[in-house]
Amino acid sequence: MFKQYDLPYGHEALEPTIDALTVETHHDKHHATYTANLNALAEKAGVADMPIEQLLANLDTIADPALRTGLRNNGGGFYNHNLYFSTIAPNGGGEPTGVLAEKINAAFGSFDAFKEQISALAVGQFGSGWAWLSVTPAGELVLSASGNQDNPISLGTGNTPIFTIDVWEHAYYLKYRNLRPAYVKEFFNVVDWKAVEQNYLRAVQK
Ligand code: MN3
Repeated sequence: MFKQYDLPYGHEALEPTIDALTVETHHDKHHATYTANLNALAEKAGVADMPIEQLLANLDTIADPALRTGLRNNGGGFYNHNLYFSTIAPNGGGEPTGVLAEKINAAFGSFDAFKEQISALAVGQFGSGWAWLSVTPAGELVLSASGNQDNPISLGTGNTPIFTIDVWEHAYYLKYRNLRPAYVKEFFNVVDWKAVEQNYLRAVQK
């Protein structure tokens, strides 16, 4: 049974960066639906007890094409949104500190350069998708973008995502309309860099 991340903040808590109706619809409808669909499909495929990372990394072992596609889309939707909602917070924003700041500076030159590069990936992703900060098996930070509900795990990169920007229109359209660049720029006001650092530390301990 896969469990949706419970928001430890109210729907209105991310205002004005992300409006309450968007958070409510995004978490309580979209994310909840991916989770319910995933649970039904995983039951059918006999993988309900598998950790989601393992499931997404081994989609090619699901023989039935319809089940495989359903698990890829809904398993991705479940995993991606758990990461998304757990790395934003009402008191977010600012810059990373500690080991994450050091790693970002080493990989990208500076926090501003990192922001610029991941923002360009987020804005440039054609159609629905995601931008990612991930950790390689060697412990290096890398950036990528993906379409639909794919992610670095389901794409077989072997990397572990630690931070993401959702650029599906349901993530921003009510407030930012067609202006994805404005949403991506403001999004950094709610990023919980402490949570991202915890994800980094977990990823390198694997
Ligand atoms: Mn979304």
